[in-house]
Amino acid sequence: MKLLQAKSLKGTIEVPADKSISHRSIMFGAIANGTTIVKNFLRGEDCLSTLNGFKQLGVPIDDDGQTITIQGVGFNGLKAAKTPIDLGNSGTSIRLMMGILAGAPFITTFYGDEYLNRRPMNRVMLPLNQMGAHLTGHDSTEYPPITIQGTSNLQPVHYEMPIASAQVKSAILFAALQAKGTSTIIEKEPSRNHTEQMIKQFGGTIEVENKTITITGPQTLTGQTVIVPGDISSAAFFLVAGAIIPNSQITLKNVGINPTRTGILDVLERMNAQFELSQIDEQNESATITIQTSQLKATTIEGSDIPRLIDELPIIALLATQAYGTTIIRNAEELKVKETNRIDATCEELSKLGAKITPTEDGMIIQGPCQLHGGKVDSRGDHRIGMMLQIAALLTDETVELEKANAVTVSYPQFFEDVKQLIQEV
Ligand code: SPQ
Repeated sequence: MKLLQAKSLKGTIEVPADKSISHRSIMFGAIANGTTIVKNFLRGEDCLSTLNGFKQLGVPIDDDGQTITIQGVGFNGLKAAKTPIDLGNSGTSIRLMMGILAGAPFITTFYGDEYLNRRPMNRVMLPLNQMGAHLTGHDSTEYPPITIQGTSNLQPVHYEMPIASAQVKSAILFAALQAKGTSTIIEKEPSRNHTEQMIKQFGGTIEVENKTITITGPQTLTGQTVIVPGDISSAAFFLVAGAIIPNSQITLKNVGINPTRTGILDVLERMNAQFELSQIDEQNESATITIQTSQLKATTIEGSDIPRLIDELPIIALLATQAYGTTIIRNAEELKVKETNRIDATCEELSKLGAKITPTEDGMIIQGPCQLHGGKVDSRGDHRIGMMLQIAALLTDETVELEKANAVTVSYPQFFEDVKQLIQEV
């Protein structure tokens, strides 16, 4: 696909719904008792994988095009699926559903596409097996297809997490809700806390003190209405575009601003980007953000920054190509086990367009500012790499061709239309 070009971007975008919260709204709706209504659900491929997965597990779910209605069956009401469940490209679906199914006394098999089937699962299988479930990977590896023999006799766990991961934390929390007794999870660094928030929203009890989470099971949850805010990880592409494309001003409405997700706003501030928040809704953790073309300076991104912006690092790398000085990203080795190795993908694909970017063991080093040029690039089947490359292409007059452009449907099906809508004819 030939990518779009622009001399200036102006206008307003309503960013798509948050992917992490959309997944969890279906999961909580399914395991709660009673009806859950989800408004502004993200109909991207990943969240539809979760939705279809729970239908296969016997949960009645209806989508009238406006709202999703889930008739919750409770943890005990899930039924064995008749066939293995295909979770497509979605790491969140497979890892969180492993935690839920660990407590279901039947066999479930999950598999995915060629990318998901290469992602490591020991991080989730080890603590869940410690709790008494029996999870195994394909051919004695840690890779999908994953077979789960769940048990109605899950034991609580004390688990010190070796990596910062919301998916691992959430899988253990879903299992701990079903175990008899008190579990404690100690996070390496705080990661997104949507699961903890939704346990409370659905009537459960959980205590969080700094990096220590305490939860006592078994618990019964009750169906709720969930209004999903916009996804800051999707907004990130336009936050960066607004800052780096000349003569631009973009307003992003209904952006989720949960503090465990706003690392990119801190980085934009440190890099001197000109943006402001308005219409802040504390209850729904959302705001309108307006950003304009900015003179940027380099920064260092590391440590506790990383989990708060892990999915934004490819687009932040592009931002850094337009900033004065050397930007260093470190402690981000987790990028290697996403939909692709995002350190290699970001560095190799941006280098094809002339960026001065070098991979390191746990991140990248970027020299800016740099004039990008045309070329042939590849999303490598990774939605975030594909969207980052489209924003990069806006910076050059030369043609940029993108392979596997449809990867964006995973999290942002109308991405290219939204970019087109902002382009000014000059
Ligand atoms: O679901 P998936 O494929 O893992 O999605 C990604 C993404 O870029 O959309 C990562 F590839 O986001 C993860 C994120 O990196 C979503 C997520 C969540 O909803 O809990 C948590 C993060 O992963 P992790 O491994 O750090 O827990």
